[in-house]
Amino acid sequence: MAIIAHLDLDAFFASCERVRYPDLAGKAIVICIFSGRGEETGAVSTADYAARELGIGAGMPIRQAKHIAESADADVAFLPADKEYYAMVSERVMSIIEEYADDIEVASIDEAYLDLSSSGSYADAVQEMRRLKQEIKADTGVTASTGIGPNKLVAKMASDQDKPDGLTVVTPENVQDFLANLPVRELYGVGPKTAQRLESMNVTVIGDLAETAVQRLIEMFGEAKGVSLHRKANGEGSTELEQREKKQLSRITTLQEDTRSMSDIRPVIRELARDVHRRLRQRDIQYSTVTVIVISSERKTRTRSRTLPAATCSLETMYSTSEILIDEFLSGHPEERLRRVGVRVGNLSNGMQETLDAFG
Ligand code: TTP
Ligand code: MG
Repeated sequence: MAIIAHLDLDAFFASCERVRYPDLAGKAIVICIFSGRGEETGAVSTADYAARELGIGAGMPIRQAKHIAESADADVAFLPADKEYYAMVSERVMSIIEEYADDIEVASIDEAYLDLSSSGSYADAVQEMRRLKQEIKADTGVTASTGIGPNKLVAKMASDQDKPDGLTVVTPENVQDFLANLPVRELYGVGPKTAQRLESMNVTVIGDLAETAVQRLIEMFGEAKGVSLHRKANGEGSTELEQREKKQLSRITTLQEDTRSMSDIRPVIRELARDVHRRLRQRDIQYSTVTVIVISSERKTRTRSRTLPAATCSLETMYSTSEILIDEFLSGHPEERLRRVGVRVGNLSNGMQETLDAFG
């Protein structure tokens, strides 16, 4: 049974600026792509939720957005887009997401699909996504809206239902109900023109579309599009993710309190290692580098690594190497207490199966 999640960051560019400039608290934020020399020419890239309430949105001319803000006497910051900075935040978010799923597909700068099939149940997938959302927030300061469903189409539409910071679950038995009352224009891939034509056929919600004979849709829209509309309206979608090969696997967590006591840190490190190890086993992968990530009370992030003499899939080796590395770090930094710790393995290679085959 496939379980797919979709994650989309909320008002992404604006959220990045809010993290960088805490002084913007209390102001609405509009990100602008200036096209000319003037302060006024260009279009809105995104608006935060406060600015959206005023009626400002992506694609609107900057001049019009400023006019709206002035008329409403609202405190709105208009900032130029800084795509390099947003790309950096995006990379950080995607690397956290990678830690949670066997496969991910980065669909755009602020959205990704996750294959959570191996979590085994919707209940477990929900727990995973809750933890992921929290970790993204704690680590980068931005919030994400997420959806879980049996395929990419349903997951994506689910993640749109409760923004910002939402989590919407659509189990296979609820797909039909979930789609039935949504307007046809909310069906992913249906543009305003198609929506208008459907509405003129009295097909206003997706439930109507699902009940429309496929032959009729083919007559209206041609073979390919007619069939595709029919499938989508019935909640059918792909579960294939365009994968990126993983170069490393890691898990990081916050300690209950800042500490430098190995007896506090050891059980946490072991739990992280067990989780990393479980994911290695699932994919039959071996590792030959172990890295510990330590973030001190002052929020400084540092890593220490050790490369092993040979690739292994041993959990014991992961435990002992991580503990030695943490120990070394603490000895070298007698003043520091740790706030967060992580375990990462790298230099991944195909595992036991291949080795056994070679002997067979
Ligand atoms: P979106 O995810 O579409 O929008 P968003 O993240 O700002 O808001 P939401 O909470 O509804 O997801 O796009 C991601 C980023 O891409 C967005 O922050 C800015 C950029 N973008 C543009 O520059 N122009 C556009 O027309 C759109 C739609 C997005
Ligand atoms: Mg977004």
